[in-house]
Amino acid sequence: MANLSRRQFLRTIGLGAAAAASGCVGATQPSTGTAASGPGAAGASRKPAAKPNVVFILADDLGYNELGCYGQKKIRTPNLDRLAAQGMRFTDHYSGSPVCAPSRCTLMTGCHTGHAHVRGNLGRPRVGQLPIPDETVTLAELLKREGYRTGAAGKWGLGGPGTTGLPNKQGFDFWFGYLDQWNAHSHYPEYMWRNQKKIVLEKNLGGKRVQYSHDMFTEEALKFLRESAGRGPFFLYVPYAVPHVSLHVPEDSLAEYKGKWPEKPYKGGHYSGHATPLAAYAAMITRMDRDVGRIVALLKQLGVERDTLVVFTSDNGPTYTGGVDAAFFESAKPLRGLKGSVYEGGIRVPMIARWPGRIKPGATSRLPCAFWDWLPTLMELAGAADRTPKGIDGISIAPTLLGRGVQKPHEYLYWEHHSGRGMQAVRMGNWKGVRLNARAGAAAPIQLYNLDSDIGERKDVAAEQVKIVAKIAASMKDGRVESPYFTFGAPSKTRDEWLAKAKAASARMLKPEWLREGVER
Ligand SMILES: [Ca+2]
Repeated sequence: MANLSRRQFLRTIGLGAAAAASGCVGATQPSTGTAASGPGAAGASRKPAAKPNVVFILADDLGYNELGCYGQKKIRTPNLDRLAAQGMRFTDHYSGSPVCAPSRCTLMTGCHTGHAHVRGNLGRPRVGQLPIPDETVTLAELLKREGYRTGAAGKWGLGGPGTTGLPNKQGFDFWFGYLDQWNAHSHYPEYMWRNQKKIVLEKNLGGKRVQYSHDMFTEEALKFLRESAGRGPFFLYVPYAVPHVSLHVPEDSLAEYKGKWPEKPYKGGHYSGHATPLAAYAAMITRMDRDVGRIVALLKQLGVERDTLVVFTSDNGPTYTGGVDAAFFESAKPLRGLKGSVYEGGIRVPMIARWPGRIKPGATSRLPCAFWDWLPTLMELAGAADRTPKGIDGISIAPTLLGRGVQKPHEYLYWEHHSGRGMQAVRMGNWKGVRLNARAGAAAPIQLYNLDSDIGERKDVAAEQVKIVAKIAASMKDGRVESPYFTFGAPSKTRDEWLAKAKAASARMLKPEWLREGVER
């Protein structure tokens, strides 16, 4: 091909993984080795391995305590509770970030937010969020190289139309959904994307609520499974956009909760209002649970249940906005903080992994692990541990899942968040360090909590544990490299330039005629 990209070229000559080892900004580059050791050359001599199918379902803004199997009392989640009973439930699993886009970036790249390209929800309506670059090697690309069919339906957030970040350019054979996170603020959007084609949802135009995006994602996911089962290994990524606001849910799900609780209508603002916000929120979660049940049932029906790892988790903690009452549902109990916070409530999330015959049913793991562990984990399960890019932050949790081998622990887990005055957090063993004014640099104080005795992060013991605080301070310094876009120091010129272009493009795209541009009829 004449238009062979640099990355495709490098792959062809077997240097793809080496050249691109980084998703992680500034991560160590591994030695390039010889062409014969590269992924291109390895295929011919590789022994066929049993590669599990992977269905990775991601909820959006679902809190730590919002599933029955994690303690929720008001919202019904029978299918996810059953999934946990049939698999392993993790008590100490963390999302990549307290907000959407960077969390997804860590999942796709195996790099935490101290090394990730995307460290915030930087973006503009319809333009989408800051795209991951061509050089980034994603989980989907890696699994595709291992012979997986790759598909995704849901909310992306890692690059808008025409950019290097598109799912189809980052390893997904098939994509359906929202590219831009703003578009996902309505579950009855005017348009979505099927691969790189804009799909106008005619029945939703003019503010009508007919085509519920969540239902469409489920249908696309089920279709992908029907088309893929029995045709070699597949990776299906389902980043649902619920229960993220707006509070939108079809009447058949709302009915279950209507009249159940005293309601105070939510008037709406940026997000849509709702007459019965409590019922709506619960119904969104229960509908999602129903659809996880449909996906799992189809795996059985297709005869691939025992060949398929199903993972369910959430991209960050529960929200504080849009009419959601996290206090009423005790959405993050017993944790402190909500979405947007690096306290546990913003980042510790439910995670269930189920693989009949391989993962022990009804098991619970307290292993501290995080989104960036999935890339090396799934590579190891695919029999491709030796082809996992070097220099990433993730550690495979396959030994924990399979109850086999030695689980390497993290020295620490790291998060940074660029809202307000900047935040950093480190979990080191059972210690949790939180710095709330990261822009002030090393002088900014670090709060320290003992999660063992104080999971709610109430008692700051920094003054009593000076050595631990010093170690955490060192991790906050050494565990990151400065990003061109997300800085704790001087404002980033690169970011400002990108944003200026994005704003101009967004203004063009928000004109009514854009909706019809490039739509095939
Ligand atoms: Ca989210």
